[in-house]
Formats: sequence, C-alpha cells, structure tokens
Amino acid sequence: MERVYIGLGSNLAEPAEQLRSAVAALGQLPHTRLVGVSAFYQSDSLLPGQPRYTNAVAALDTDLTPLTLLDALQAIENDQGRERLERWGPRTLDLDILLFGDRLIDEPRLKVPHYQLQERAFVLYPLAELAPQDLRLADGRTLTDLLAACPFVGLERLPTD
Ligand code: A4P
Ligand code: MG
Repeated sequence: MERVYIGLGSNLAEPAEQLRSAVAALGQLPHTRLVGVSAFYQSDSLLPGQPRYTNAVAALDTDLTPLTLLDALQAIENDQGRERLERWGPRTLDLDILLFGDRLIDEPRLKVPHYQLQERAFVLYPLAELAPQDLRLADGRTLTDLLAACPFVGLERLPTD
C-alpha cells in the first residue's frame, strides 16, 4: 500500500458538510484505508469575489493506481453535485491528490505532487497535522522547510468536534 494525501476544498452549499460527506466517501473506497483527517480550516478564496473556502487534508493507504484513484475522487465530486462550469470556479467539492507515496506523476490528467502544494497555507498546515515533518518532496525540501516559507496568514483553524 502507498500513503496518499488528498486535499479537500469547498466553498458552496455548506462547505463543512461537504467535507464531512467526502471524508465518509473516502472511507468507503475499495482497496483503501482512511488513515486520518486534519482539522478543517477556513480562508479567503485565492480568487476575488468567491465565497470563503473550507479546506482539509486526508491521509489514505491505498492499493489503487493513481489514475484509478483520480477516477474515484472525481466520482465523489460528481456525486456531491460538482458542476464543472469553469475552471477555478466556485465548487461544492474539490478533491486533489497532493502526494502519492514518493511518486512523480506527469500525465495529461494527473500531475503529482499537486502543482501549488508548496505555496498554499490551506494545504500545508492541515498536511502537517498528518504527515511526518521530515516528509521530503522530490526537490529535496522537507515539509518543515515548506511551512517555514509559508506563513500561517489568513487561515482560521476551526474547532474539531
Ligand atoms: N489534475 C491534474 N493533477 C491533479 C491532481 N494532483 N489531483 C487534473 C486532482 N486533479 C488533478 O481539476 C482540473 C483537472 O486537473 C482534473 O480534471 C484532473 O484531471 P478540477 O478539479 O476539475 O478543476 P479546478 O479544481 O478548478 O482546478 P484546480 O487546478 O484543482 O484548482 P485549484 O488550483 O485547486 O484552485 N482558495 C482557498 N482558500 N482554498 C481552495 O481550496 N481552491 C481553488 C481552486 C482556488 N482558491 C482556493 C481554493
Ligand atoms: Mg481540483
């Protein structure tokens, strides 16, 4: 099995509920074990004029291939009413594969590590709740390095229940 980290995001239709439903669906994936879920974090959208986002990260152990996992994640997005009206538009649910073991994947449908992982506080801080701090990206930087370069600004960690 390989350890995979999934970024979850929503800014429509009760975002926290969307994330809870998505976590439940991740827990039902075949050949996969849900290992952990971070707290939920709120932040402003990177794009002006959109509602605030709620984000989290989930850790999975899986025997699925990366593209089979991507298909499954897109099915969960569709089940939760995601309409792909425009790229970067507001969404009920966005599921991104952040890391897949230590693989580097560069296929038309799938780039891993996720391209903006290292710049996004709403990804790095929840990831740091689950991943070892000495987790190393292909370019040699550790999660600790990435966190040091990405201040905890504009993020609100929601109380866990
Ligand atoms: N794709 C390629 N690599 C991956 C990957 N590692 N994981 C392809 C998942 N999908 C991947 O994605 C478009 C295509 O990317 C997919 O068909 C897949 O084959 P999408 O989810 O349909 O489109 P998108 O979400 O609009 O694009 P993207 O690039 O995922 O958007 P972003 O960059 O995630 O931006 N502000 C806050 N605070 N929090 C957010 O979560 N998110 C966005 C969306 C903007 N601002 C935000 C947030
Ligand atoms: Mg996406």
